[in-house]
Amino acid sequence: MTPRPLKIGLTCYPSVGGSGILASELGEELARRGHEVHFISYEQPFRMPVGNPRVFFHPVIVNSYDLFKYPDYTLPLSVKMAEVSRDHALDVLHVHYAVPHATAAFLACSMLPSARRPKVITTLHGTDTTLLARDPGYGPAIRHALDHSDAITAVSEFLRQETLRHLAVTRPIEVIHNFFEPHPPLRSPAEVRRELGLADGEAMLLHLSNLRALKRIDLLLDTAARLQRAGEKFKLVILAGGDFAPFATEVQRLGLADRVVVRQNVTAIEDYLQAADLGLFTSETESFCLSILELMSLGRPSVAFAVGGIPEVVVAGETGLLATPFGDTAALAALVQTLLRNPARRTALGEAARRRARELFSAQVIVTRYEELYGRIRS
Ligand code: GMT
Repeated sequence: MTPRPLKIGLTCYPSVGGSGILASELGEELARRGHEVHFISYEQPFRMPVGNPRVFFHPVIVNSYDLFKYPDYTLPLSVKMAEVSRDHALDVLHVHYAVPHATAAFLACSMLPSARRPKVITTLHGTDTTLLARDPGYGPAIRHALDHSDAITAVSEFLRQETLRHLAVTRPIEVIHNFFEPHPPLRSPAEVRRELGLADGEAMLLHLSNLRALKRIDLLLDTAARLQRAGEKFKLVILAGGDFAPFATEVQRLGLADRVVVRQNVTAIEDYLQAADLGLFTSETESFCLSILELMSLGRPSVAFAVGGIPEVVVAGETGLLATPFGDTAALAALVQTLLRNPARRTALGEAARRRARELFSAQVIVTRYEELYGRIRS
C-alpha cells in the first residue's frame, strides 16, 4: 500500500559534509515520492533540490549581540522548528546530526501544544556521538535529546555500537545506512579529464572530503608521494569541501605540485566520479564514508584504511581494497599500485561495487526504510 504523503521537516548543517548531503538527497527523494519537504537551516543546504514545488527552505536567522561572547544557534533554530511545525502542520521532524538539532527539536516540541507536535527522528551521523558525546559539556544534553526522540537511527552498525558505548541511551537505535542516487553526468569522462589536465595513460585517483583533520590529508599526500616515487603515472584529484590552502606547502615539499589537482565545492560530482579510475581515502575514522559510496554507485572501487564503518560499505577484496593497520601508507600505496597495474581487476571490483551500492545503498532501498519508520512512529 502506498503510504499517504507526509509533511516532513528536515534539519541539517548546510555546508559540505556527509550529513547535510544525505539530508538533501533524502529531501529530494521524499519530494519525488510525493511528500512535502521543509528544510530548516541557517543556509540553503549545499545540494538541496531547487525548483521542486514540494520542497521549501526556511532560513534560521542568527543575530549577533554584543553581550554574548559566543553566538547561539540552538535557540533560534528551535524557535524556527516550532514555527514551521505549527504553520505547516508537520507530521515528522527528521533531524540530521544530533548536535544541536536533536536538542533544538526537543525544545521546539516543548513550545508546541501536544496535538501540534511532530514526531522527532534523530539520525546520528558520526562525530555527534563518536566525538561530542564523550565531551562532558555535550554528552548529557545529547543523551537527553535522544531519549526524547521518537526514533533514533545511525548510519552504520559501527556508529550504533559506538553510540551505545559512549551514551547509555534508553531508546533503541535502528541502523539505516546511507544511500546515494547518482544524477546522470553532464560531461563525458574525456571532457573532464581534459579539464583536469590528465595526460593519456595517466590514472585519475579521486578523493572527496571536507578536509577536516580526521580525513588525514597528510596521509593522503604521503600516499601520493609514495606512488610518485614508485614511478606510477597518475593525478590525485581532490574535490574539496573546505579550504585546501593549508596543505599547499606540503604539496610543494613533497614535489607533488604537478600531481595534485584541487576543485572546490563541486556540485556536479558525477562528472568526476565517472572520470575517476579509483577512489583514495585516508580517514582515521568514518562512521560510513558517503564518498566511497558515491564512487561505488558509478562503478568505481576505492582504496582506504579498514576503520570505523568503512568495512560495512566496502567488502575488502570484492568491492574495493582496505589496508591495515591505520596509518600504514606503504600498505595503502601498494594496494593502489595493484589496481593501477591491473585494469581488469579494477573493473571487476568496480562492477561489484556498483551492484552492492544498488542492492544495499540505493534510494529505493533506504528511503523506503525511512518512510516505513515515519509510518511506524506515527501509528
Ligand atoms: O560526523 C562527522 O564527522 C560529520 C559528518 C558530516 O556531516 O560529514 O560525517 C559523518 O556523516 C557522514 C554521512 O552520514 C558519513 O558518511 C561520515 O562517515 C561521517 N563522518 C565521520 O564519522 C567522521
